[in-house]
Amino acid sequence: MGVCCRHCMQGPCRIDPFGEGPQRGICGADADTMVARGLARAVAGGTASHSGHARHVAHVLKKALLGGAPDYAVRDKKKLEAVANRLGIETLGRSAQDIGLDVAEKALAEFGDNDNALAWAATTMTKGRLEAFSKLGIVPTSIDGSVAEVMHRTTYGVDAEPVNILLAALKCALADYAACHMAADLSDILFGTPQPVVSRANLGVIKENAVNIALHGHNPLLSDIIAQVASEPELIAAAKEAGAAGGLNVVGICCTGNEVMMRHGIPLATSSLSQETAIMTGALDAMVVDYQCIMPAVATAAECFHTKIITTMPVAKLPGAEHVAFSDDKAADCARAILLKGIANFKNRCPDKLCIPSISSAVIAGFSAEAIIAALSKVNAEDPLKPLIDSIVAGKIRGICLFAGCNSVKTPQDRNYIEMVKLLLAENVLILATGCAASAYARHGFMTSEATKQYAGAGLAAVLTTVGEAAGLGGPLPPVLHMGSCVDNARPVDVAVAVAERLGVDLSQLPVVASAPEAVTEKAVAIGTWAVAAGLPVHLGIAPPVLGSVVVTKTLTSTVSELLGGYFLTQVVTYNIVFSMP
Ligand code: BF8
Ligand code: SF4
Repeated sequence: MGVCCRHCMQGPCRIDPFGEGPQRGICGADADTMVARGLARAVAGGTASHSGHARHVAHVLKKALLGGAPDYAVRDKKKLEAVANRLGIETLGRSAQDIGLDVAEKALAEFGDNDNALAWAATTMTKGRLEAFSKLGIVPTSIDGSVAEVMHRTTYGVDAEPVNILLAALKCALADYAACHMAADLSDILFGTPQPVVSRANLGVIKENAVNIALHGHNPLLSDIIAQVASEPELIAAAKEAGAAGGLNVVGICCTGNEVMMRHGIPLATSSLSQETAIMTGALDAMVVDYQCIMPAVATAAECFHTKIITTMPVAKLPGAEHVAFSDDKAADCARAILLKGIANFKNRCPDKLCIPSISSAVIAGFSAEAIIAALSKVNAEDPLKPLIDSIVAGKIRGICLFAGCNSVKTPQDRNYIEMVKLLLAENVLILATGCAASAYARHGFMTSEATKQYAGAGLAAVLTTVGEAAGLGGPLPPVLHMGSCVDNARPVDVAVAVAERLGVDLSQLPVVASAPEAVTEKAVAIGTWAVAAGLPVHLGIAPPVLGSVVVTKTLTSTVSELLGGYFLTQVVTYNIVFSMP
């Protein structure tokens, strides 16, 4: 495996340049040091991205409450109060504005220098986890500080001790977890906590007779406002006037697509790896992007079609795209202006290039932790978690697997997801999914009541039927629960922590695992690393760039991993390795 160190300009130094086994780099760094540095930097990259997203939402929440962003407001006061109570912020007799401002200030303070543990980590994990983090010295106290610390320690000539570097990576990953949790919480406060919603997924949701606008990226700050204004009669009339009898059709791509599906039922066209295929239908009149996981290739693909690619954020522009600066103080006006550009582009469609595959699946999405607990409480109002726990103890549900992460060109798209889920469901394992994993299961029809009948083992199917019928779905819950975008990976942790606390055990003692069978991005590395820190066995279907390092891949069965309990299981085409992290 050609892992390189590129941490200075003397490199790249190859770990195994001649296929004769690992060698040292020019500066004397060995394979373990190089691999640990690379992994830590990937975690820092992922943390910077998730936390950039979270910080953006925190700023807009604060601005909205101070009157500077009038199109945003506290939509979910119950969630605001729940978050505030968890953070130790007084709620009794206080207005949403006052509570919200305290929450926003607390959120923004997480990025700076602090002496205490990050509140979004310390208040959302089990006691056992916090003790393990403390013993290892990996309690994060600053989100930005954790990223900067990794960048410092992995710079030329600083930290060369691989375990020490991996501990910094774990600390940074926990800062990533805090940021993800913050982004999910604050988005719920601004846009509402997701509840079960019926929609559809796959390219067939693009309509030939409508103006089709795809929302692509991650942050709901723009996409949620577009979803809100798209139903305005003036805009629908403008689309019809432009010749689209079917009016205006907004669809989602990637995680911002998951966000608007969860909250508004907006259909999901596709996920990251196949983002260009939405353009290749010839019927996409605009693709509106915010940031993250947007391939520059969309602008290249759009050159062959009429699709207008519209970038909106100052941090994410694309060569060949039109930039419409998104301004949170005039969010709804910006959203309307963007939609009008898509409407105006409808006339440029080339009928010869229209090719919309007539494929789409029904989806039940919107399973926030709150929605899952609400469904369970229909079976047992006093002790909602009891039906789930009883089912696990009785062996009807043998465990829970969270599928997260991306689609990679290193495997046929969705194959790993689909093959694995069929086996696990037959073995009565309940599946939770986020990000592109959720998109895969949505597009392949695993998020319906029918999928429970088709794929779930008898024990799992019986539980899902009892809960689904009690919750008024008129049938079983889907066997794969859509829990949202990648920052929403904090939601399954909330459910697992609630179960662990109800049982008086730690997360590492629960039959809960995570898998990223087609992981791609640094964000996925950060999430996988904090899942390990949370005590979960984590499976990766694509080997990360760690091979060649004995310390990272094999021998770290030290007190560190014993304390954490979690580990990575990496599946490579020809062999399997299990390694602790650290
Ligand atoms: O944040 S799963 S390809 S779209 S990184 Fe990106 Fe990976 Fe998809 Fe959402 Ni997550
Ligand atoms: Fe090579 Fe060392 Fe530079 Fe890495 S830091 S590229 S191993 S000389």
